[in-house]
Amino acid sequence: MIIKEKIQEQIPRWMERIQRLKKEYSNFVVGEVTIEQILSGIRGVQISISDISYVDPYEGIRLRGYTISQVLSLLPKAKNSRMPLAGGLYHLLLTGELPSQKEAEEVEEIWRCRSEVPQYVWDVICSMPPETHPMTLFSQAIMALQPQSLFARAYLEGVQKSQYWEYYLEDSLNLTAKIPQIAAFIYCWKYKDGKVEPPDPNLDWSASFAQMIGKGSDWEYQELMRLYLVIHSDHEGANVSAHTSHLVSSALSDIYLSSAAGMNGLAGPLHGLANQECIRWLLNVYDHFQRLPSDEELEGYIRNQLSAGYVIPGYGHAVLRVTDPRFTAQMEFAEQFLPQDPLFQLVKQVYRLAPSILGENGKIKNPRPNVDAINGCLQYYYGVREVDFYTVLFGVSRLLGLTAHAIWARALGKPIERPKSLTTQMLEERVGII
Ligand code: FCX
Repeated sequence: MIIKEKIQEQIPRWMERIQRLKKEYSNFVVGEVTIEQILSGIRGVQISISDISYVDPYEGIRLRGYTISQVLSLLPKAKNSRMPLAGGLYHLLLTGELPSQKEAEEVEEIWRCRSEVPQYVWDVICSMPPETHPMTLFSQAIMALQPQSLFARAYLEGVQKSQYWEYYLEDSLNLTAKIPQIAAFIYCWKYKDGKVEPPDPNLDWSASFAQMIGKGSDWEYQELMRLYLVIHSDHEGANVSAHTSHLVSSALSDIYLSSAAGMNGLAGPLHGLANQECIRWLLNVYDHFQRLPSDEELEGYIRNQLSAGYVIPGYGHAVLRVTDPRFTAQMEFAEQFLPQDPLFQLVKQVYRLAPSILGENGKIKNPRPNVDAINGCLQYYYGVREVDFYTVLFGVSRLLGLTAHAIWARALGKPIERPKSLTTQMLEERVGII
């Protein structure tokens, strides 16, 4: 397996860099932590290292050093497609190297061979009340696969620490191979007649999700899913889903346990669920005017929302200080394939007006859109209109990043994480209040 060989040969060099930092600079002060930061969710506190991706506030995400537009243009493409193979992206995240077409297709083939989902996973989903949130079902399906963990078994048998990463890699490939089918099953069980199309072996990982929910003949939607599942794959290591998954796997919880934990974080309204809030907001705006509003009407609507204390969803970001390049990539797709769609036209109108209105409020650090401001509009256009499901799509993609972080954390022997908590009184004593 090419990716395994590449990771294997890279580990010594990365280990050498980490060991040197530890040996020669262990007392170097990286930064301070203020009370304001502790009380605002350790916002911006530099607490961990990961080389899978990095979010530059003024440039946006770089996946292994490549921007979104570089990733979309440089990665090997799917057959009859202008979009990258997710297998190529996974190769990049895991090895840091741009794959050849053959190397990208090797990952796709590994996924095809490991995609079969055991019947008991479907039984777990079908045993749940029909009103169960799709993200709950998604997390449960991942946990239902946990008995298959090769790492959990190897650990019990006393595997060497230097080999942990190999079992994390195998578990990661086994899990991610099954994820499109699990997502498609949840969609069809929740919203359709429960019938999932069998996976088409001629399709790639991303397009197969589209085909399994009945869109095998919708080339445009398959293209959208190839774009979507690449650009949502990672957003550095400190957002809620990545940070949760990293912390849990630092206890040597296997990939299934740590990935389910990350998905549970993604299910939070202030994190992954935000993309549902965005599309609901756009639909409410359209429903309020029963048409596209004029600029004056939309400006008034936004100002009324803000003065009523509501957030304009999809705008702002904890780290970004520019328009999210993942928003831009989807804008370009929509300009090409759905330029006349009224909801997309509303997305563009909000993008034209909201930043300056939000910018008037000094406390908003980034008045520009993040990826959530548009991703739902595209799904909606292609008929995936069950907005509660959108975060599952986010999770399908984000599992590529979460598992890559976990594999490399084991490969570099990262220890269990154990920061320190203080009491309020201790802080009051330190600042001199008491
Ligand atoms: N509308 C109204 N008010 C806003 C705002 C908006 N769009 N953005 C920020 N503000 C407000 C905040 O509510 C806060 O007000 P407060 O001081 O009264 O609490 C103030 O401005 C400062 O907030 P700021 O530091 O600028 O931004 P935050 O990160 O605190 O809040 C939110 C921005 C939470 C709205 C934004 O980060 C968000 O929607 N996050 C959802 C998850 C997300 O980031 N999705 C993108 C995907 C993610 F990038 C990934 O891939 O992992």
